[in-house]
Amino acid sequence: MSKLVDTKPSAVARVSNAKVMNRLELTRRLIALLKGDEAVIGGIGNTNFDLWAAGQRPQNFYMLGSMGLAFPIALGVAIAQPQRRVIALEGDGSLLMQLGCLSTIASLGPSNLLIVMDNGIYQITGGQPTPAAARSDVVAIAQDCGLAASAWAVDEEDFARRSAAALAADQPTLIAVRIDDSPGVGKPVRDPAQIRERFMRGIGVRA
Ligand SMILES: Cc1ncc(C[n+]2csc(CCOP(=O)(O)OP(=O)(O)O)c2C)c(N)n1
Repeated sequence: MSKLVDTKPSAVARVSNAKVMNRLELTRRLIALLKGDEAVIGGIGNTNFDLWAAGQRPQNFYMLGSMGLAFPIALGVAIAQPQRRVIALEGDGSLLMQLGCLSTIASLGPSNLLIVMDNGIYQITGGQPTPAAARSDVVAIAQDCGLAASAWAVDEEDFARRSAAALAADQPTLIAVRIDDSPGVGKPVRDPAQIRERFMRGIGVRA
């Protein structure tokens, strides 16, 4: 274990009552809550792969290549279509690369649901520990950015309950979950133009 992991009070200790869950199962539970027209933005890599595996809805957007853009893209969709619920799924490493988006989302206040899949590692590039493994609590960060209703989900039922409440709320909410290191299982098509066009048709801005 690296020095970084050893030397400071553990962020994981602050959420030690949270069960370690599985990304695909949680993603399936989330999709099962949807009415149909919600936009769902998957972050790079595993969140994307499991979103694909949970059902290829035309209202899903699969981010390729860039860490940390799921939440900013979700914000853009929410601003453009305020009547639509927008959900974004992001890894902890990716969120920590793009933290400024939390303050912006809190300031603008769209009714997004932001979900952080926190495995404490940059899994897809080899499992190096992220700052969230030892020091940085993404829920505490979100709350201090102004996303006051943010919380850790402690188990699958808590996740489903909190997600349903957040989808009915008129403010942005971040829910974080501790997850295991199972790799994402889906294989999204790696064609950015196709992903973009399908999504734009899915949210009604292309015929
Ligand atoms: C700006 C940028 N830096 C580095 C990479 C390489 N990279 C792709 S995914 C990834 C790790 C993502 O970690 P996390 O968001 O925690 O998701 P996980 O892989 O754990 O599911 C890295 C380092 C990248 N694609 N973009």
